[in-house]
Amino acid sequence: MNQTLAIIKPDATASGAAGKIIAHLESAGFRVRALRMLTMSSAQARSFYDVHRDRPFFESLVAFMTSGPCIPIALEAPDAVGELRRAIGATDPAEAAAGTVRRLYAESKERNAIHGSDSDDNARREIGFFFAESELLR
Ligand code: IDP
Ligand code: MG
Repeated sequence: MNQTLAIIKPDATASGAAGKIIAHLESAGFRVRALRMLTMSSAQARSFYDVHRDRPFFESLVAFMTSGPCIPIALEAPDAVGELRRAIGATDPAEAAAGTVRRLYAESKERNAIHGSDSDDNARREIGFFFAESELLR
């Protein structure tokens, strides 16, 4: 078993897709280990996406991620990182495989419904960004 971080992004909470996305992930075999809902501050969004700070879309991404509530979720499954990336699909929903969360619920390459950690190291960092160790259910 290992863990990864999903974030249901503000486009999906605004459109009312959050419950359907959580159900999708549970049906795909993930167990929810921690979950909260918050509107990220600009400082939080900048820090979370620091790796992208020099990309042309960074300011727009920060504005989007702070535009409304998001739902970080710590998920557990065998090969959680790889399985979540497969379940969410390509960054651009137009390129995401049929049946993936982004193909089903995303609006655009930026407003793409969900985040998924891209490595075990980043999963640990990103889970720790939103949750204290004591908040992760065993
Ligand atoms: P990922 O979420 O599939 O791992 P990343 O390349 O890590 O994709 O980018 C982080 C987030 O930045 C994406 O999920 C998306 O919201 C946004 N993003 C990435 N590339 C673009 C782009 O070319 N235009 C606008 N937004 C983008
Ligand atoms: Mg990424």
